Amino acid sequence: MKTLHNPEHALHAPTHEFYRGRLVPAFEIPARADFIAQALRGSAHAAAATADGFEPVREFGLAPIARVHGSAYLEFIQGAWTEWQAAAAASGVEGDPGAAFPVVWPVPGLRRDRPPANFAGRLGLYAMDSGTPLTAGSWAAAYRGAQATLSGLALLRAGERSAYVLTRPPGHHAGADFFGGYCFINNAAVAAQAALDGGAQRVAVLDVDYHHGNGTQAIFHDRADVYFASLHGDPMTEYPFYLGHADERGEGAGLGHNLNLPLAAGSPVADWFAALEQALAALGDYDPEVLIVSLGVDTYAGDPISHFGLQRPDFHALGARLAAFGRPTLLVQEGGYATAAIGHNVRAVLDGFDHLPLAPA
Ligand code: Q9C
Ligand code: ZN
Repeated sequence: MKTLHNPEHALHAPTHEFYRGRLVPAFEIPARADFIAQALRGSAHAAAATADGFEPVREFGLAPIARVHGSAYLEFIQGAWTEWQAAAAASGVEGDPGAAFPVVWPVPGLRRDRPPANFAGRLGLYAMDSGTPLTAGSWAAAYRGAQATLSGLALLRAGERSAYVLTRPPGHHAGADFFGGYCFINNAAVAAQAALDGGAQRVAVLDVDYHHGNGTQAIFHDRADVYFASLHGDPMTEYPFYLGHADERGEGAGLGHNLNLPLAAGSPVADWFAALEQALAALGDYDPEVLIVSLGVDTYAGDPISHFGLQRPDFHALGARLAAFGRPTLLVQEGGYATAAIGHNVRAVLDGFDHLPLAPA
């Protein structure tokens, strides 16, 4: 499979995040991508013609990102680190401050229509949670990740049957106007919109990350040109909590073009594959020209923040099943936090897709 790599992912390098009342070592870290790159190096998926073993990342600019995200949000994210530094300096903090975390949110009953001049006020307006450190290089890393994703889509348009985009920060929790869940730019949504803008009539997004892809669902909820299907931990107990229920079927023109298959934390792997069949059956009926897969591997049994039980052979089976769906397929990296295993798990998906045997770990 053709593979691409976000060359600037490590510019987003959070050290800590809030978790259960404490600052703990960040889960979404550069080493995740480094382990995946290491597992792909020397595999059948490495590009022969480039020094780093990945297909070239091209430049598509801001316009395709702005097709999905609001201009006020994009302006905020691009300038946020500079503003945060200035705000910290103004209050007497010396040197570089730590990552920016929101502390206040406009819940219903408070106004969203008057973005405050105060940085903390605007940080809460454009943030979904306090678990997503915004750092000096967050925008640069997310921007280049979107370019890598668009470069992967361009390979499909040129006739490739599949491409995998190794990128971080991930994307599927980011909505049109907010970041969260470690995500800033919704890569899968940017790719889906770009596919439509390139002439496709129907695009399917299949989200197999452990967490519901609330951002992607929300972006396309009232539209029929993107069908979003997701299998994930039941939001009754799992992040992102406030979206991802089975009764969310789309609205308006989008009614019937959204499918959520929540599974209880701890569900058997067989139930997960049954849900995958259900999702692919619905997407098959929709008959998309392109399949975009939000490929989180935090469904792995050893994941530190998730509760499904997939093992490496299951990822191989997932890849084979995605290939059997038979559409041009763009796989975009989302979550997966068992850092030492993540490379082997991703490689298993790609090997399965390409009818290669499961490699030894
Ligand atoms: N600190 C993705 O997998 N926080 N995002 C959970 C652990 C939110 C996961 C608590 C998890 C977001 C792309
Ligand atoms: Zn996840």
